[in-house]
Amino acid sequence: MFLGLDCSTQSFSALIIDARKGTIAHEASVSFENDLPHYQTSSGFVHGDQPGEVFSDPLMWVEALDLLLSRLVENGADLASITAVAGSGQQHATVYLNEKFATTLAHLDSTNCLKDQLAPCLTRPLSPIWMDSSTGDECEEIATAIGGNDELCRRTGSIAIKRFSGAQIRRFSKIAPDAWQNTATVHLNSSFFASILAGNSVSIDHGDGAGMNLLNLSSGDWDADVLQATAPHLADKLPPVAPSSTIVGNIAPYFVEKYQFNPEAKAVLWSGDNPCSLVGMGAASPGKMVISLGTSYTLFAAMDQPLTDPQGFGHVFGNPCGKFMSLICFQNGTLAYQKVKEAQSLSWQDFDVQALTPPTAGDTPTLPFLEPEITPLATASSQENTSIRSLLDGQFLSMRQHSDWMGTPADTIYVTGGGSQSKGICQTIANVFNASVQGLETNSSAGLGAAMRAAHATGEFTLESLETNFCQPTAGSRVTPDPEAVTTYQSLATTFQSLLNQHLSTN
Ligand code: XUL
Repeated sequence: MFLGLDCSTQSFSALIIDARKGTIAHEASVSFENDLPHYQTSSGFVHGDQPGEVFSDPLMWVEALDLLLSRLVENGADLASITAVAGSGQQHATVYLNEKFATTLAHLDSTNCLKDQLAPCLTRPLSPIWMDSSTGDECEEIATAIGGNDELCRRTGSIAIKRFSGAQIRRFSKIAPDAWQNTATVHLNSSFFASILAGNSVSIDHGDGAGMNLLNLSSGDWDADVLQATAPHLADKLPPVAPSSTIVGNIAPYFVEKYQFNPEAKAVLWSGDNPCSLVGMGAASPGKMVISLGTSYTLFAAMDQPLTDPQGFGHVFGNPCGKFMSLICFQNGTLAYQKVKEAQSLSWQDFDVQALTPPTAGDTPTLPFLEPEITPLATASSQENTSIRSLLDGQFLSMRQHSDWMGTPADTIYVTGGGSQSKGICQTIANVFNASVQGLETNSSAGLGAAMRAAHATGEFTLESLETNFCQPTAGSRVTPDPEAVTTYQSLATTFQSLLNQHLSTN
């Protein structure tokens, strides 16, 4: 049995897999807003006083871990049967700790709770999370100091990004220099929890480390120049970096005494939620791509080389199974087509009839920017008189165009999220990308990926056997490209490109 933990924005969840049988033995979850109302969050976060500030309380996460493990025990999970534990954390969130952290972890008292013991270790009471956008100045300062965004992207896989840890750390060092001086260690959400589980301050893994704007992708280590450009003495405050599959030791006695884990259970490094989802979706090897069709759209895929997006919209993280992965976020997702569907009073059936009607070469794709977009950076564009066909064409032509830099065309695309229920959307994706499209029904790909990583790290299970057991596409969901439509999209791509250029030139 292997345990995957997942500390996300809204909840802390656990998933226990029986890797040999290919089954999920137990699942449990703690909702930050509902189960821990005394933190007064909305969906797990709070807004700060300054524009763009968004925080979570690391002690809330810690309290949730104790509650989650007691729920698992109450539900009858036998934690003594767990061979290894790994985890997934929301990316980019930073935790600021003083010099007491390591000794506190080494002496955790199982008769007391984690929260009370770890509270004295924090030098910053709240953690800025991925939704924070308060660091515009810091992004500019870091990029300028390193010779521009192109250079920062070449080194770290991303231009300076407001939510990424580097800019967040710089801001803290500026607004609270004394607390920054008292900070002995900066952890990510993921490495903070890997440390707690191991009872020792452990490394940051390559997967999540690459989401900090601090890791040099070529060397696989912190980039000394970027650290210097980011904050004073940062090199002394960052843990080392290590492969995501590293077993850092046995689980801490706290968890053995309190929740009856086996003292020999291994603690594996945690990674970010997107890197873990790559594994949980069965897409950890190149040639497969995942498109998540939620409120916003996300695309990610494994990559052999650390190719970077020359336009600076996409990101490169570490693939927890080795090498690299891309991640591209498109702000405008399902809301854009839902609006057209509502305006035309279409049922889902009508919607699919339109979405399944092939495009013609004279069509004009819509610029899919209901709201301002981040990939590409664009102002909103009028959606008046848009048809379902032309909107979907615009959405996925834009997605193809802005993911071309990854270099490896996918032969299989896994789709997940609300939009993946529509055959018409799946067919459009298949035709635009000239790849087969399969649905994967999973609400917990990050936690599953973490549990699979734990099993893989022990060396007892191959990635292939884990994928066969846990990542099967939804039956009957496979859609293949229609060759005629594939050709039509080649000419529509040119039309789309000139429309986009025109729009961007007026931004
Ligand atoms: C990725 C990102 C989000 C968070 C969500 O760059 O910011 O996907 O990881 O937890």
